[in-house]
Amino acid sequence: MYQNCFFMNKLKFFLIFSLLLIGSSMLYAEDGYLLWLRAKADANAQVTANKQGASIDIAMKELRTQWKGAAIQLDITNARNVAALGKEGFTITGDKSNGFTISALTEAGLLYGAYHLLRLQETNAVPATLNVSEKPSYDIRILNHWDSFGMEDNAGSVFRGSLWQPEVLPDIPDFYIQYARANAAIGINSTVLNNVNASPAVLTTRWLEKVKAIADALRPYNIRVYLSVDFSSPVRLGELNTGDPLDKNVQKWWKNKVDEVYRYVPDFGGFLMKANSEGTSGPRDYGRTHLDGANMMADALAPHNGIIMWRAFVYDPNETDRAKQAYLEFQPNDGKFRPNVIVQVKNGPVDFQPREPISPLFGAMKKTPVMIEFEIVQEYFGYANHLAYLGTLFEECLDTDTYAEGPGSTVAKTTDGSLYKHKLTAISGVANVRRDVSNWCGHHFSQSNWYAFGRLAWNHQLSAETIAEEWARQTFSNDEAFVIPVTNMMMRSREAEVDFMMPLGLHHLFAFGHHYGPEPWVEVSFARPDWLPKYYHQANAVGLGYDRTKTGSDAVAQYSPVLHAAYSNLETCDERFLLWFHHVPWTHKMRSGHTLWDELCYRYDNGLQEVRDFQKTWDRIEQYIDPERFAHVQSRLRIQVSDAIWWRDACVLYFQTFAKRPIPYGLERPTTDLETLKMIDLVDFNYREKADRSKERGRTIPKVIGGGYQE
Ligand code: BDP
Repeated sequence: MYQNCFFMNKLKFFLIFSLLLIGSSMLYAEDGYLLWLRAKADANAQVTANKQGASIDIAMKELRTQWKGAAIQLDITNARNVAALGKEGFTITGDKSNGFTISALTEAGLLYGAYHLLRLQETNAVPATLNVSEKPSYDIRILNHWDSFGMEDNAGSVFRGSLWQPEVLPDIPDFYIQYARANAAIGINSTVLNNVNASPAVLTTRWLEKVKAIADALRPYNIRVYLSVDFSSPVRLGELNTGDPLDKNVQKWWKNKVDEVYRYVPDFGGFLMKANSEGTSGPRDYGRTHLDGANMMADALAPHNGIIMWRAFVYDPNETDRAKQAYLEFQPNDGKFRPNVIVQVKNGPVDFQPREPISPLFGAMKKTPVMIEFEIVQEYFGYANHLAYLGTLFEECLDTDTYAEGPGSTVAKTTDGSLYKHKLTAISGVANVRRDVSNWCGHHFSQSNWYAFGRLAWNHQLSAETIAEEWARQTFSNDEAFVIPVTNMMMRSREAEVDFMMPLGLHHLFAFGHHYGPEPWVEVSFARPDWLPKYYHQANAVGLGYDRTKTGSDAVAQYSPVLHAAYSNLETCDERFLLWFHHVPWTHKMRSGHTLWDELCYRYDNGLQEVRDFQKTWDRIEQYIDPERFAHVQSRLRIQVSDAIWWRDACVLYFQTFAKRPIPYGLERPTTDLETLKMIDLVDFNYREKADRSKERGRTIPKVIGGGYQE
């Protein structure tokens, strides 16, 4: 009887266990939830450590369950060669048959070393012997979640996607851990929980308790939390009647608030500030400058070693050229900011367009730390409907030479502390991570942008191609027949988007009210001119493009002399930025030998043909991956092709009304009349009733837009 009972219990246990296993594998069955962490946890590796700790435990568990090789030793040490790699660096030494030793000064370093080793394994790249030394390019590698977290005054609204599910806190759902692992595996060590258009409510007790719960969950993965704050919080929370940064009471309010935040989260990172931009409050509301505001916040944070990331994304309705404004407001104050202020600058001077030249602030702020802000979420890249690998965009910006201190003064070097010896270094990316889609990002390939941001933040010398390949191997398959064509497709994908949306330096041709489709013709009576495409493309009978030379807005003068000279001259200007800097006659002879008009038509056509080619590439690799993800991507590529046709038809037909020339005869013809295209009304795209209205007008809006956006 006892025996039987024992047997029954065992059987029951076995059955429940198997059901759980089947259940969990069904739940996560290649739906993208596992991201780049798909290693089977069925190993039983021998792993030892010379110290104990929360992060070491994680490193040990990851290795024990996934590492398929010989023994691993984890060593905390302050040996000189290891200590020189700083508080997050590590070394890995040893060989395949005797095992490897990961050494680091801190637990975090060991964690990163463990993920490094697992990445080598999962990309089939473990060599016979290893002698690796790694340390990150930037100290703060941070995701900016444009999440509605903390929006009490706007309950239930989703700004740009929602990740945290704050209603379940302080319980920590499993996806938090997966999020933390995914970030730690690529070296991301910081996260801003809420959107830059912040609500003051985030600084109230109710929300600070949630911030604490998140911080506690992420801490063992070496991830620190930060918050976006509303500059007028003391006023909007009803506690003071001014937010003037020079007012003693305001300074005290912030100091006390900061002290309170640190009581919840002792290793809190600091604040992110979007001030006086797109309607947010800021020091200018009180007759003060960004400098006054930033330094006041910095003083409140300094006693706790907190920092303030002050965004340079500001623009004034009265200025002539929006592209000049960040520089005009920030550059004159170089050197006057407190040491714990870092100015956060979007990669380009306008706003995350498919292609922009670099912001002129890189290399122009020599005495103030500057950090890049990339947009990982595909706000201007077809949302989560399009396959657009942005590793190439990030790389293009990082590698651009500012010539600020002579040749070799790349954007990377102006921001990583090497050129200007700043102690504070950081890089940020607006995240595309959300929980209302099982694969986190909407499009499976959008995951690669999160991955690429993290890898480049860790090592800005890595090439976008290496990263794409690494990602494809871990996320899908190590089969060369898959990896080679897919990497190739990824590498071409951003350029394809540029071509079918805004080639040759065109920018902001997006519709009014959303950033999905084209509306280069749009007129909106109440809109500021710089909200509308005509402001940017300046099409007329003579030509196309924004004159930013000295005959125009002279934005070129904000660049260092070498770039200034190169961009100013129509003959030497990089053609990728031609229409950004020049108003160019339709008849202008391009380097290809085509006229500008013909070249424009070729570019639009090329973008479309590229995407069609991606469809073929994808169909050919079907046998190498699971049916679920295959079908998902295949379906998105269909939307992308139809969007590319939409963009090409809209832009080519519209610009043709000015150029008055035929589309080169060898090219495919448009498929829809301009007048019909103009009837597509996606204004307030996020509101279903309007979306339905546009359906009546003959175009079905692609259903899944995702990627940080509400459908
Ligand atoms: C723009 C977005 C807007 C953001 C803004 C920003 O469309 O929603 O608030 O950037 O960066 O591109 O603050």
